Amino acid sequence: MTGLVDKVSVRCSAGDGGNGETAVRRMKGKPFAGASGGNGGDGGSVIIRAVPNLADLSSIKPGFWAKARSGESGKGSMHSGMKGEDCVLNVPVGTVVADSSTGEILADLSSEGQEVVVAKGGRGGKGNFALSSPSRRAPGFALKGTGGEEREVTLELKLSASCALIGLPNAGKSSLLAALSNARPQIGGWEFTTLSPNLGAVKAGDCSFTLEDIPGLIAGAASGKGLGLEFLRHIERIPALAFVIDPTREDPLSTYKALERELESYAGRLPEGAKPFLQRPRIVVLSKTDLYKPEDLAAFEREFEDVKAVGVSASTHEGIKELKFALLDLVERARKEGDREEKKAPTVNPLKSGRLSKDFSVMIRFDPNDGIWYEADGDIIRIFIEQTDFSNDEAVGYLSDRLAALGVEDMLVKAGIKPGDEVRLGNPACAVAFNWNPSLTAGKKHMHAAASFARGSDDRLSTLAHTRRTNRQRRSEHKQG
Ligand SMILES: Nc1nc2c(ncn2[C@@H]2O[C@H](COP(=O)(O)OP(=O)(O)OP(=O)(O)O)[C@@H](O)[C@H]2O)c(=O)[nH]1
Ligand SMILES: [Mg+2]
Repeated sequence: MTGLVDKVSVRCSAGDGGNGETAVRRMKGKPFAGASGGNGGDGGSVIIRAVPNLADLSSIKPGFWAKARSGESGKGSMHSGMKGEDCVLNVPVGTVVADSSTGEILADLSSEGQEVVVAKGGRGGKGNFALSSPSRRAPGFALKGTGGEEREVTLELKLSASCALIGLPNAGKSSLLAALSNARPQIGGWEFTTLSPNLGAVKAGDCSFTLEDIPGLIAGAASGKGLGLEFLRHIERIPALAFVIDPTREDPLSTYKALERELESYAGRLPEGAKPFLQRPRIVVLSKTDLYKPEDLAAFEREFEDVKAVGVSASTHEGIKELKFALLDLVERARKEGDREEKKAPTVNPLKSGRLSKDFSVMIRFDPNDGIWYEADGDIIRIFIEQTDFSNDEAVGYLSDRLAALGVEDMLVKAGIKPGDEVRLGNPACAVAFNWNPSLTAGKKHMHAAASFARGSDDRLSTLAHTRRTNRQRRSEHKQG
């Protein structure tokens, strides 16, 4: 059995964008010197990041709700609101992130440092300073922040241990796994107690790594004896190796050599690019030290010249702590060597990199109860709607301008819309509905044709503007004077 937490679902809520501010700058003698409302800050995102030194997903409790912070609203004097803080969930390398409702794989975090944005923070709304332009000097409105994304993700750890315990049957591998990790494998005084590999998470100080107990290998394993080939295949992806030898049953050095030979004969079957077994960081673990004298242990240890050998007892736990750190050291060495050989994988960030598409669709819909209506929808239309304060006429007018600039107005006309026809904008489940009237909507062409009002100019400002002389006027006055 495995003591690892290898699957967990997380509800993710990104932060909302802060609202833009509507403010007017006041200067001495000029009470309405222009717009000065700052932008709202963007909401924080929920990010899943692969980090080293985590063995499993146990740091994320079942039912965990990851929430990023919302952006602050904009303020006066052109001050922008602060961006909301991201919520970062650290997971072990090898975690696959999927959308829980669709099953779609969002990322396979296969190398250290890779991260994926699973719920993107909302956009901060522009303040009226950012919305002002020569033709709209002091907008009496600002854009609202948009909501952060919500999503439930399933995190699944592809099990692949960092270190393998290999040895002859009955050497004490499963007993060691139980003493070193949270796994509780079956232990027995007969050979081949373990028939399929067991995985456990080992904690050594602040670090942890995964350890796999491989069923006993016997001479001839690499040529298919017993289930040898299947067991050796398990070791293919494991970068660090611990040879467990029971000196009460077998001669340590010759057993080690025999195990090496077995691994070597498997070399031809290793997948292309895989590091040969005998080039991987390794250690010899002399088991069951409670059954023989310390001097014997010292003598056995001295026999090993090229490889470090340590003694340990799973019964008395003597040497267990030291072994944990020795194995961690092995795993870290293997990781460093692996990093040097592997090119750094690029960060997978499917949501972050996706710019907002300007695509939208216009469709004619019919329902026997509802009659006919025109439906315009697309991500960008939904964002425009969310950013609009519908209680502010000027803001609604700005929405119309944006839709017209996007080409929605033209598409509606092409689709055959007539004044008075119903239009539904955005998500059909909560669409904004209105009756189309070209003289009221803000298609710029229509507005110009109707020579209607200039939207976005503050009455107070326009009065001020009219009392100010233009440069030309000033020059001609100067000449005359
Ligand atoms: N006295 C003593 N006995 C041990 C120690 N470690 C393991 N044993 C005994 O050795 C026997 C084999 O232990 P396992 O841990 O099942 O050995 P294994 O290498 O997993 O064996 P297979 O799964 O058959 O390959 C059991 O009877 C254990 O109780 C130890 O440190 N001291
Ligand atoms: Mg076993």
